[in-house]
Amino acid sequence: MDLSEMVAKVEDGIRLNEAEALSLLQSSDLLAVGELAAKANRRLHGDKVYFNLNRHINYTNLCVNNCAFCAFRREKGEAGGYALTLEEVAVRAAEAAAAGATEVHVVGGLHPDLPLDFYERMLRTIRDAGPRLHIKAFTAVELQHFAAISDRPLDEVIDRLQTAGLQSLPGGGAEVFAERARRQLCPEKISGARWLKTMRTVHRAGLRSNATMLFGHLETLEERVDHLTRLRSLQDETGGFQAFVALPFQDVGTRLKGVRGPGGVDILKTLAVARLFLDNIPHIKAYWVMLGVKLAQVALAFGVNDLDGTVVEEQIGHQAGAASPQALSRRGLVRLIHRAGRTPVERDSLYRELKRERGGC
Ligand code: V47
Repeated sequence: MDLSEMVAKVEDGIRLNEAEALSLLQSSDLLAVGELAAKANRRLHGDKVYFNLNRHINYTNLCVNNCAFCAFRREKGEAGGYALTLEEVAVRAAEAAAAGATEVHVVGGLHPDLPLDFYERMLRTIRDAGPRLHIKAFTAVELQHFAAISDRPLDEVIDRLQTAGLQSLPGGGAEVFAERARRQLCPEKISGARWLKTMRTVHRAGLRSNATMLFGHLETLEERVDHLTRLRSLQDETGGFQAFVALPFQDVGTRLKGVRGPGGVDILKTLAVARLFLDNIPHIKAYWVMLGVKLAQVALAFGVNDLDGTVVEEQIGHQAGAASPQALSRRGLVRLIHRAGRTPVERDSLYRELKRERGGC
C-alpha cells in the first residue's frame, strides 16, 4: 500500500482502516511511519509530553489464573507468594503522599481467598493514608473476579468500590483480544469480549480508564490490528479511554519458553501505528518500565505523548526481566523529556495540567 495515500489521509484527519494499519505495521520504513505518527501527535498535543508522580502498589502476586506470559504470579503456598496487609498498603500510600505523589496505581493477582470487603477496606485505607491521592485501581479482570467471588452484579461491585474511593481504572488485563492467541496465553482469563464489556460498564458508571495491549509474543500482526479495532469501536461508543498503553512482552521466567519479546523497531512501529489508528484515544503512553528508559525517550518521536510516572516499586515487568530501574524521580523524568527536545508537563490522573513550585518525588 502506498504510504503517501496515508500521509494525505492523516493530514486531512481521515480515519485509517484496518488494511492500512496492517500495512503500516508491515512497513520497513520505520522513520516514515514514525514521522507520520509524530505529526498526528503534534496536532493533538504540540510538543507537550505528560508525566505524573505516582506509586504502583501490587498488593498480591497470588493468582487463581495461570497466564503463560506472567512471571509475577504465584500459586497459594508457593515460595515467593505474598499478599500485603492493609497496614503495609497504608505505609506505601502514606509514603507516596509524603513524597508528593498525586496517584496510586493499585493492581494485583486474583487472590484465592480475599473477599470483596477486603478490597473496599483497602481503598478506604489508602484514602485515609493519603486523602489527596487519586486512586487508580483494579483491572477489568480483577473487577470480574470480585463480582464472581461476591456473587454480586458488576454494577453493584463498581458502585461499592467507587463509594470506597475508586476513581479510575488502569488498562491492564486486555492482553490481546483475539481468541486464538488468548487460548494459548491465558485460557482461564476472561475473554477479550468480556474485558471490553466490563470497560463499557466502567465507563457508563462515569469512571475513566486506560487500555493496554500486550504484544510481541504469539500474536500475529492481524491480531494486533484486531485488538486496536475493538478498542477504537468501544471508544467511539463510550469515550472513556484516556490513554492507550502498549506493553512489550518481557520474556524472562515466563512459561512461554523460547518466545522472545519484541525488538526496538517493532515496539516503536507499534506505538506509532497506535497513535495513527486510535484517532479517538487522546493519549499514547510509553510505559518506561517495560520499554526501558532510553527507548521510552526515543518513542517520544514516534507518536507518544505520555511517559507514565515515577512508579517507585514495580513487580510485574521486573519479575519478567525488565531491565529498567524501579523508580524515576521527577527530575529524571523532566530531564528525559527536555533532552528529547520536548516540553515536560506534569499532569494529574485525569490529564489536567499541574503547576508545582518545586519538588515532589
Ligand atoms: O495486565 C504481565 C502485563 C499488565 C507481562 O493503565 C506483562 O496506566 C509484559 O497494565 N511482559 C500490568 N507485560 C501493567 C499495566 C499498566 C502498566 C502501566 C500503566 C498502566 C496504565 C497499565 O502487564 C498486565 C499484563 O497485561 N504483563 N506479564 C510480561 N511478561
